[in-house]
Amino acid sequence: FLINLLSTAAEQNSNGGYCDAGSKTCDNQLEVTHDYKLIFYDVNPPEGFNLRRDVYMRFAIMLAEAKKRGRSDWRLVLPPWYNLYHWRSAHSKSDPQPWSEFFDVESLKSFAQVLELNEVIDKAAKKPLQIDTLYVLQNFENPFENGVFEEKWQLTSECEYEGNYWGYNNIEAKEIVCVRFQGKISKLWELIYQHPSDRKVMFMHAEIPLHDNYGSKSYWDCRKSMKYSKPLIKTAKKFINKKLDCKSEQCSTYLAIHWRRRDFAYSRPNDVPSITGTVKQIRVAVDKNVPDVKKIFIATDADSSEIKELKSKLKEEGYNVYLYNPSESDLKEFKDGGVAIIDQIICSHAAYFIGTHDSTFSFRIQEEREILGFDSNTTFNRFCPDSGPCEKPSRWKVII
Ligand code: GFB
Repeated sequence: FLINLLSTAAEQNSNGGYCDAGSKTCDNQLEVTHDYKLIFYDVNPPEGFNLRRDVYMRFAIMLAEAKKRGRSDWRLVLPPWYNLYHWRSAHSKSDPQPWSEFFDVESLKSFAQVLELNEVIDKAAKKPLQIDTLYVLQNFENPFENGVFEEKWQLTSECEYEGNYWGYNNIEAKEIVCVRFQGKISKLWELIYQHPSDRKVMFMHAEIPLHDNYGSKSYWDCRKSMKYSKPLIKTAKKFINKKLDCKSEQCSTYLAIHWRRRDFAYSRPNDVPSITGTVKQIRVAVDKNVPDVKKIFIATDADSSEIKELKSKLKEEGYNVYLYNPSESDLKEFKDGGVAIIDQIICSHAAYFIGTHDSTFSFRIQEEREILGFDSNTTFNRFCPDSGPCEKPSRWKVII
């Protein structure tokens, strides 16, 4: 019963299907000598890029930890980036984008055994790839039944299931299993081993299982392996060098903000300041922490009228204001996802950073700054609402 995926692959290639190990486009193909099994996953459609990065880490760590315990027969298939809710430019509404457009995939592979979906199946393959069991995860109605949060799962007869495999029409599931789940991600092995002969399993709503150990050494090892792709780094560095006058890793020339607006501002009005409040908080932060700084870099998803107002108020305060506005060709090449990462890289190198409370976009910048060795006081700062309580950001310090 053990199907060697490569023999299946070679067979399918003759039908215009998978590429095989010997073909030119597949130099990096699956290792011939291994009988490996595949874990696919996907995340709730409205979730953004940086939350999805965190979900990836949970799975990558789950596999890396299993490998340490001698279970090295599983590979994680990276779900392509496809029509994300927050991506608005026409260029981004295109084909599914592989992880290599954003990350250095060789570096990801140095941490966990991962494969791009296009290394497993060609989008044009005629013969479908069959997932043995597709688990559709869902939350328990009451996570604190009897007053305690207990790790558990339970099969259930009903679930919502969209069946959209990133625009691939040639992926299908043999069996769909609906499961209520709460707890750490390693508990998914219990589900996987319910069907010991499965060779391809998939989890929908993979954002539901939690990290085994958030902030642990494995967490940081995984996070460090998530290096950005070289063209994105090069473009960000060029901007930092030319516009923000900095050639080093830790710049002293600018303060950066991540000013999250749009759905975030509507859904969490008690966490974000007004435009005037934003300017006041920047002024206080500069005066107290980096009094020589005159340049402010803004990373934001705000609409143009809000940006215009913020820029003009900051200029009135005597600051020079910078945003990374991609040229048409850069936008075509990097698309919304790449532009957002360039914004994050620029924020990561700033003398001082102020983020948005509870935004995973800001969290990823904070992590990058920890990896770069900045003093944590320059990193874990947030915008407060104009009035009302303002909880301090948690400090997740890098573990070497
Ligand atoms: O990354 P993300 O999960 O962060 O989603 P949050 C926000 C998306 O908005 C990013 C865009 O991936 C970008 O596409 N975006 C936000 C930005 N800020 C910037 C910016 O400064 N520059 C650029 N270029 N793009 C959560 C979402 O977002 O917010 C949830 O994951 C939900 O689905 C919640 O929408 C309200 O953690 O900030």
